[in-house]
Amino acid sequence: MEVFLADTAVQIGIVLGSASDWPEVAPAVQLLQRWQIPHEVVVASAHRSPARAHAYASEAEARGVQVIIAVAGAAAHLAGVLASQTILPVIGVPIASSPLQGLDSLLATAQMPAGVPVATMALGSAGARNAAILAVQILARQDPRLQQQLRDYKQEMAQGVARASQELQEKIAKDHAAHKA
Ligand code: RP5
Repeated sequence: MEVFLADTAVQIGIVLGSASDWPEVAPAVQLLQRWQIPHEVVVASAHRSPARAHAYASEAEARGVQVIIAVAGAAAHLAGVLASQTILPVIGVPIASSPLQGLDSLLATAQMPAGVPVATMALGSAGARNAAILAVQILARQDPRLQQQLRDYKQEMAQGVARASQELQEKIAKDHAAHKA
């Protein structure tokens, strides 16, 4: 069954279990846009549209996708189901969208049987951002441009921490001076 159009430009395929997962993923996609990494976002549910989920995973490699990110909440079988249909690396992002607040999706994504790995990230938007970064780290092994972008990103983060520390110290000093006056 051919469901997805051939597009060799896409390197990272992001599959959401539901469109309702999108807000958690949007910041990660912004990162990919900023780094100009060809990617796509599709919705395919392991339970509600199993044929579509199977088709995505089994067609992805031939379409040029190199890493799949699977995002799902509740009884989150999506990452595992996709991983069962492809030899591409699959990164799972559990979402806290059910009354169990993510414990269900975290365990369902992480606890794969031996032989079918899913690289499971943290819950929610932090996990989605880390999934994007990990996917780029995988691509970067063959791409010096991406290696440089990842180095710059780490440096930016470190500079952000140093700036925050400076600002906090200034605030504490100001509060202290106001308290003494
Ligand atoms: C999961 O169920 C989805 O990944 C989503 O996190 C959750 C709720 O989906 P909707 O009922 O909002 O479509 O399959």
